[in-house]
Amino acid sequence: MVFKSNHADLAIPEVDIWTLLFERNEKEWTDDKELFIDGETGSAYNFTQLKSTALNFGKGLKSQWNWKKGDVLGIFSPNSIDYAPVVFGTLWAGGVCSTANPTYTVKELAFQMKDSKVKGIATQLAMLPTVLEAAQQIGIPEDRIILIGHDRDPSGKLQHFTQLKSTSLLNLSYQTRVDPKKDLAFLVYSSGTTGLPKGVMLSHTNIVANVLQFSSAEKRSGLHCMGGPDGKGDKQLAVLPFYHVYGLTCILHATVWDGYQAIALPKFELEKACKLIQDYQVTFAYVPPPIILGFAKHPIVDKYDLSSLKWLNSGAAPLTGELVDAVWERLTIPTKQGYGLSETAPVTHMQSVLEWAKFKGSVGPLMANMEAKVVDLDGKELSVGEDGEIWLRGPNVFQGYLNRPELAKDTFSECGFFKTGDIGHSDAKGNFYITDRLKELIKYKGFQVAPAELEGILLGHSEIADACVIPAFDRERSEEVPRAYLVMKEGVPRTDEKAKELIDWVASKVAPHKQLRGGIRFIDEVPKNPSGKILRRVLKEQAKKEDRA
Ligand code: 4UW
Repeated sequence: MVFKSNHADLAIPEVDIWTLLFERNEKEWTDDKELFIDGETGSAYNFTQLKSTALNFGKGLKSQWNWKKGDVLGIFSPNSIDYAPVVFGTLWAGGVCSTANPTYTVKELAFQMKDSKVKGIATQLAMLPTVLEAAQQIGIPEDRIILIGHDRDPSGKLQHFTQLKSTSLLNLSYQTRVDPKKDLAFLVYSSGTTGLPKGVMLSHTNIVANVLQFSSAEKRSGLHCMGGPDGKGDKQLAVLPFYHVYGLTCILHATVWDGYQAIALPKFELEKACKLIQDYQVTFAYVPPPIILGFAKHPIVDKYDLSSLKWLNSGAAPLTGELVDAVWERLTIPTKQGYGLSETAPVTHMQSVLEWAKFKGSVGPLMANMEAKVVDLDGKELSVGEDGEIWLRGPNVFQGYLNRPELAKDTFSECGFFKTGDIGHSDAKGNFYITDRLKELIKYKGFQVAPAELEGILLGHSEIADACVIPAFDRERSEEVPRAYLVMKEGVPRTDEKAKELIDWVASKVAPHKQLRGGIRFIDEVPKNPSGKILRRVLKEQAKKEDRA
C-alpha cells in the first residue's frame, strides 16, 4: 500500500529560495528583529541587515569573481552567523553552495571541493591551513578564498566576504534568474546506501518545499512566532551544524521564513549551551540524541535555569524511549522526534509536540505532500505494522547524485520513490517507526561515516589484507560507533598493541567522527558472497552478539 500524509497538500510555489525568503509581501515580524545572534559575541543580523549583507556579497561575487549561474561556492566553516549572508548571497547570484564538515582533513576537504567543482571557498581564519593546502591540491587560487567570521587575515592577503566590491554595472545588480525545479541550490555530501560520499543535488524547489512542509508541521505543534523588535517569541539554540542539511533547512532557512531567533554556537559545549538557554530564554532546540543525553543526564545542567525551554526535537539517529523519559523527569519538557535524510532536504516525518508521549519512539507521521511505501527485499509492498525498507516520494526528494547518473536505477523506484535504505513501519494512525538500517551507513552522534571510505583507507595499509567496517554499539554511551574487522597479512601480529596502532593510524587520516571508536577485531576472512560482495550482515550480527555479551 501507499501511505499518504494525513495533512492536506501545501501549494509549493515555483520560486527560488531567495524570492521565497527575501522578496515577500507578508511576514508576522518586523525587519529589525534580530534573526541570527552570535552566542559568543552577541553580534547579530536582523532581517534588513541580513538581506543587504547577502545582496552585497552576491553582487561582489558577480563583479569580482565573474560569478555565473551554476557556479559553486565551497563553505568550510563551523556555525557562524555569517553563514547566512554567504549562503543567501550565493543563491541570489545563481550559485550553488557545497557545504563541508568543518572537521575535515585536507584530503577529505579536497575531495568534496574537487568533486563539486567549486569556484572558490569561504572559510574562517582558524581553518586556513587546511583550506590553503586543499585549494593548492585542486588548483583553487588564493584570491578565491574568502573569510567569514570575526577574524580578518593579518597578512591582509585574503578578503573578508564583506569586502568583495561590486561595480555599478546595471546587469550585475539584478538577481540571477534560475529555474527553481531544475537548478541546484545545494550540494551536501552523503554516502547514500553504499560507497563513498556523493554530492546530493538539492534544487531550489527541494528546499522551498521542505521549508514550507517543515514550517507547517511545526506550526501544528504550537510553535508560534510572536516575535517583534522586543525579542519576544520563540528562540532556538543553533548548535546543529549549518553545513549539514538538518541545520541548513531547519535552522538557517526556517529562521528566516518563520522569524524565530537563532542563537548560534560554533561547537556544542553543554555548559555554554545551558548558559545561552538561560541568558536568551531559548524556547526550543533541534539536536541529535547525544545532546539529548547531555540534557537528561549531565550534572552541569543543574547549575542553570532552563525553564524557558518548551521542547527538544531529536533527529539524525535513533532515540530511545528511556532518554525521552529521562528528559521529562529532569526538565519536564517533551522530546519529540523527526526523521529525514540529506536526500530529502531533509525532513520527511515530524512528530507533533502534542503527541510525544502517546507515540514514544515514533518519528511521527509523514509531512504534507509526502507519500511512502514500505517494501520487502523483493520490492513487494507491505502494510501497516510490517517492517520493510521505507521508500519516499515528494517535492523535497533530491535530483540524484552529482556525476553519478548510473546510481539512479538503484536509488529510485520505477514510479519515482526514493529508496531510503532505512527499515521501519507505520502504525494504523500513520506514525512511522525506524527500526533498523539496510544500508551500509554508520551514524556516529548523527554524523555520517561511510564504511567504504574507512575500508579504502585500511586497505591502503601495508599490513592489512582485507577489511570490513560495520556499526557496533557502545552500550555505555548509548551510541553507534564504527568497528573494523581486519584480515592481516601473514606474519603480522594480531595483538591489542597492533589494534591500537592501527586505530591511531586511521585517526591521523580522518575527521574525528570517523575514528574507529568501536575498535578492531582480527578475523581470518571477510565473509563475501560468490560475486565478492561483502556480507556485512554477518559481521553486524557478530558485533551485536559481542556487544550484548
Ligand atoms: N531515527 C533513526 C531518526 C533518524 C535516523 C535520521 O545525514 P543524513 O543524510 O541526514 C540526517 C537528517 C536528520 C534529520 C532530518 C530531519 C529532521 O527532522 C530531523 O529531526 C528533526 C533529523 O541525519 O542521515 C540520514 C540517515 O540518518 C538516520 C537514518 O538512517 C537516515 O537514513 N536517521 N533521523 N529519527 N535514524
